[in-house]
Amino acid sequence: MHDSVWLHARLATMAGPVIRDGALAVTAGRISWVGERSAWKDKARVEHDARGAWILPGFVDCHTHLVYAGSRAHEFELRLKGASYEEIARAGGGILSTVRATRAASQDDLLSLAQRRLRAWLAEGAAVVEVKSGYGLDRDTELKMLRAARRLDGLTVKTTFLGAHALPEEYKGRADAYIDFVCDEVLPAAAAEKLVDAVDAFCERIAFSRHQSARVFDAAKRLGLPVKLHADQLSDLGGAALAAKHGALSADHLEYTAEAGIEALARAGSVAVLLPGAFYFLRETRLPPISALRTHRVPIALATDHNPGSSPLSSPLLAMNMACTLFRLTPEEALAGFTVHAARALGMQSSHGTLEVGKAADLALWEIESPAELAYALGANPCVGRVRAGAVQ
Ligand code: DI6
Ligand code: FE
Repeated sequence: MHDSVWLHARLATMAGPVIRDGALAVTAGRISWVGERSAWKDKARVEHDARGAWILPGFVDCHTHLVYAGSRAHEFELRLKGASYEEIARAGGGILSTVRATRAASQDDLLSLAQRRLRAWLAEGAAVVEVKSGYGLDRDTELKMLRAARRLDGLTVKTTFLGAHALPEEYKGRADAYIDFVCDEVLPAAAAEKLVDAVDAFCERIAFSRHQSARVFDAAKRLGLPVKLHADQLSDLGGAALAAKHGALSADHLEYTAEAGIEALARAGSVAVLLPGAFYFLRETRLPPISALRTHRVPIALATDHNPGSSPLSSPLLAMNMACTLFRLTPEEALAGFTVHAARALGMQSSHGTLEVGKAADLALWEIESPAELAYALGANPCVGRVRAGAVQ
């Protein structure tokens, strides 16, 4: 006897061909049966009629900076007058302006701001959101951000420590000393409080070098934590190869990654996370190496990269459309990017990302004719239901 079953559902399992008249059963919060309705012979205590709706795994947004205070709308205005993102960052705006606002906010303020932002993800059927620190850049504020992220309600949250996001003003000219501080004090404190699921760094000429990023990875390794990297977004610093060398879960951005870096990711089994929101918002022109990623069979995930500076984007659906329109991904690749491959980018491939027996019953129901509609439309939200651990939300 199963707890509940959805009948007359169209299923995009993301693990095989679609099922046009399917059944999906749930027991104790997990998927306990999935297949053709004609083959469903079991019983369930509760029967739902999906009335032809499509059921997909709940989306996994594997790269966000959802917890922060303040707004950067004025920088948007400056950029419209001709300033570049890098110029604003070098002049003490950019990430550092969000750091000032985030340091001044209480943990409760950060939580309520992020919880309110999160409504958009819940409305689009999200099941998992990754949230990074990195707007504190001091011990207490990094911990405050991670504690706020852990308290977010409504879906599964994975937290990533991004202490190496930018150099705080008080360490100006002393980047290596800041990296010491991150590795020796902040990360161990966050890990001791069990606030860290993975460790990230921003490897970029306006942020940290390969060598500094590698030191953060070594510190993560000492604590038994997996790593990921903001790599090759604005220039090719060899970030993808560095991530691969450290067996990273993912390398993210990758606009400037050369083919050797892609080969390294393939060999390491790392996921490539593409972030079309930042590409769009910064009006970048250098496309990520999609055909090399396909040739070398690197799994491609997508994410919103939600953050106040380079990607104020709160819609996985719009990110999928942008990935198709700007990067020429297929709608099928875009869907895989927010489900099966995104789960892998967080090391959650055994619990999320597909509709398979044993996985979490975190589902989204969609009133659409075909899954491609999710990547095709702009600004529509055909999500008609969300199920979390088997419970209708
Ligand atoms: N890459 C980005 O695009 C964001 N952080 C990062 O490492 C930018 C964050 C910001 O501008 O606030
Ligand atoms: Fe980011």
